[in-house]
Amino acid sequence: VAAPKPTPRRNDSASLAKEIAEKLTYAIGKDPATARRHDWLEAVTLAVRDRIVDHWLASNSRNVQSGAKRVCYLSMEFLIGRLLRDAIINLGLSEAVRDALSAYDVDIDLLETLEPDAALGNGGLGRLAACFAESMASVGIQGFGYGIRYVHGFFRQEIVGGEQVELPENWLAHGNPWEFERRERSFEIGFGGKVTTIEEAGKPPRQVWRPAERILAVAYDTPVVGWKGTRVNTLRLWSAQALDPILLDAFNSGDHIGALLEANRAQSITQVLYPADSHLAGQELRLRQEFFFSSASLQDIIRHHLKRNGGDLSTLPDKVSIQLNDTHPAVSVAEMMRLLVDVHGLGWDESWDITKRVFSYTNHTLLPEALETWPVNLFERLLPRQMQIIYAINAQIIREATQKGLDGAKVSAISLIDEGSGRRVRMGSLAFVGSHAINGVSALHTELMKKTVFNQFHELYPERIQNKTNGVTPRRWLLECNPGLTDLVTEAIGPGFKDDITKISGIDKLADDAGFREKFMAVKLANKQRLAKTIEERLAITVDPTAMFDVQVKRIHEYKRQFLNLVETVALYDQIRSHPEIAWQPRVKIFAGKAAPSYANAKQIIHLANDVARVINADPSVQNLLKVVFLPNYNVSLAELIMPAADLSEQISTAGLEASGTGNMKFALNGALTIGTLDGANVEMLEHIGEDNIFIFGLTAAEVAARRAEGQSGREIIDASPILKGALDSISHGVFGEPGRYNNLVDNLYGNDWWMIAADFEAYWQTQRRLDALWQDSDAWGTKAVRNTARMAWFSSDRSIREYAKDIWDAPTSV
Ligand code: DL6
Repeated sequence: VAAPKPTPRRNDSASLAKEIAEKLTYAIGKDPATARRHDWLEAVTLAVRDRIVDHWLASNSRNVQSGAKRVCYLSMEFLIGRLLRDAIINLGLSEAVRDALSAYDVDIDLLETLEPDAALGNGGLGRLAACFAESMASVGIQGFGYGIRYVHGFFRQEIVGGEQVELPENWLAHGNPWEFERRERSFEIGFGGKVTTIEEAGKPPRQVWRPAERILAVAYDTPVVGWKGTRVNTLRLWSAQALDPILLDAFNSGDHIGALLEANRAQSITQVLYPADSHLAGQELRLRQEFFFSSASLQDIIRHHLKRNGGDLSTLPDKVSIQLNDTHPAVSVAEMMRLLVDVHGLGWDESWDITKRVFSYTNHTLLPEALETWPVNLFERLLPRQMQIIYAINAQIIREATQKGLDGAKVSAISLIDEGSGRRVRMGSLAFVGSHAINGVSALHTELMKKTVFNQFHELYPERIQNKTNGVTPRRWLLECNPGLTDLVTEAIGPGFKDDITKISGIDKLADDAGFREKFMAVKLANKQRLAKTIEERLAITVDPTAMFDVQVKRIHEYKRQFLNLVETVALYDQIRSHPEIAWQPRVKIFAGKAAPSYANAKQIIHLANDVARVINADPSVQNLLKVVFLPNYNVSLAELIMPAADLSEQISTAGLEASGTGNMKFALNGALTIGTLDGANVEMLEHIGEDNIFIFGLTAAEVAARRAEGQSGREIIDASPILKGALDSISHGVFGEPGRYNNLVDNLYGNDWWMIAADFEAYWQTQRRLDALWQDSDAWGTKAVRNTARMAWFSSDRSIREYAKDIWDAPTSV
């Protein structure tokens, strides 16, 4: 009998309706008449997933046939958010799913909100990885994401008494229908133990690492659906498991808890995502996580290569590129060397050449406290062989530097070991020397990298650093989150921009067309009404959707300067009350974001935002003019609601400190005007959007550096500015909570004003008032809003990814 073949799924609504009911019945065991909403969600997900699998298997067999280069993106974080809507839109199933469910009187929009938000990341870095994964599939790159399957993602934030409380996040509580466990893809990962030298007659001595502890990395694969489903790639997340799930001897002798200890210890590696921000958690567990996923990914990559390329590792760089997303996977450089030299028996020089050609590294921050280093003794204890290899690489690099004439101070700057503050391994330096290309994430950031953190390396290897400005996927950040705007643009210029976002520039010419502009602003208003409803439901705060929605949503950090925004809010509150004769424009200041749990000042800023909101929202004298909202638990789904509803986007970091930003891009793409500093990608947004359509203020990066070097304090500036001084006095004298509660934040301004809040206040205040004036002229505002959307195409992650493919990976697109 001929083996039956599965029938590919059909995309019409009748077929979908039938299959959804079948999933409900036979996969979930529920009767459509009594099924609950979560059952329907699962049934729809499984039916959509079947369609993805058809494309996935087809992509995988094309991969084998073409033998094209694979791009492996190693990232400790993939902030993927919800996947159902993404899949439905990318597969073009929106109408069919809606119609199919209407037969059962089930609303797909509602179901989509029940999906847990996969928060496997902290912020921009993790979300970038998710956008890049989607773009790789959309532009036709054989992409493979490698990361960690955290059982608990980024913590859930609640606000209690105005303060952040961190609660565990539990996205896997109801299972995860998107993932496929691949037990056959498991690798042993070692820790600790000893390195022994094996001497065999006639052969050079070999090093063999005998780890004291071994655990298992098990793969879980999630399909990543590209636009129109033409390519489906894989996100492979590793889960840690013990080799022996239970120690039976111990259990049988009555030690029931002890029998499970080893399993618990192994599993703990992938239990929790570190809520690390720029304040690095220095725990051993984090280094274990880094090595765990790096080693598993490299073993998998090598296994795959050997299988497909006749056992020849010399061709690895022709067939594979490995991108290190920040320093978290930097230990891969040493582990790759160990695998090539110790396990596969290649010579050192050949292995080093392969390693450098395979790896490339993206730097995401210049903040010194965020640049990872690990104590040498910890490294040595946990990864003794990798430490030996790092020493050997270091010796080689230092030899090279000395030969090229670098002097002592410069040589110690490039050493992989920081001898200054206790001996520590510099992970950024390891990633740099092991990579053929190192990139920053905006033009400014890249230039600063060359001048600061990697100055000496740049001198030594001037061809290695290049720029790749970040981008965001227009599927999630326009088509999915803003269907109203998508429909309007389609009506105006046709659907071509969905395939090629550069075509969205076609609406530029309509910016002065009153009819189009009005429709554009009507879409904005509808999005604002949607957000206002959520604010009412979650916080019982009524906001006027016709007021200017002035939004700052991102991780809370002093350099991102939510505090500057809050000081301006308080100043505005004071001025509105003191000068009722001025035509103040109604504003709703919206904040959201999480603070790293150990970052006291960031938590204070959240507390202040909530205190300010409580006082201002209760004051009848400003009711129609000013409202302040702090939306708890900022995540991808909340961002999808907020971005399309913003009029004004706050991108006000201290210049030189925000590597790029990607929220700035999402807002502008959705027609918000930006108030921002010349920082990160804002600089390039200014070039693309034009200076009439973006509101830039404040010190430049060079001016910030100069002021810092001079050690100027904020006191003089504050004393000379009654508006600023008044606001700071209100904050410290107890208008918003107990007197003294915010002394730490305020005193810093009088001191060295490290974040340039006092220094930039006046320029910020004046720029906000220019925006007030503009808001009164709704036509002029609308024109600028349209131009923002029209001119943001360059900031698509498709463009970023194509640049990586061409300049760094040498990988084909459209395979
Ligand atoms: O490159 C993605 C993203 C940038 O857009 C942000 O500007 C940058 O802060 C962020 N970097 C990190 C790394 N740690 N810190 N800080 O999240 O990367």
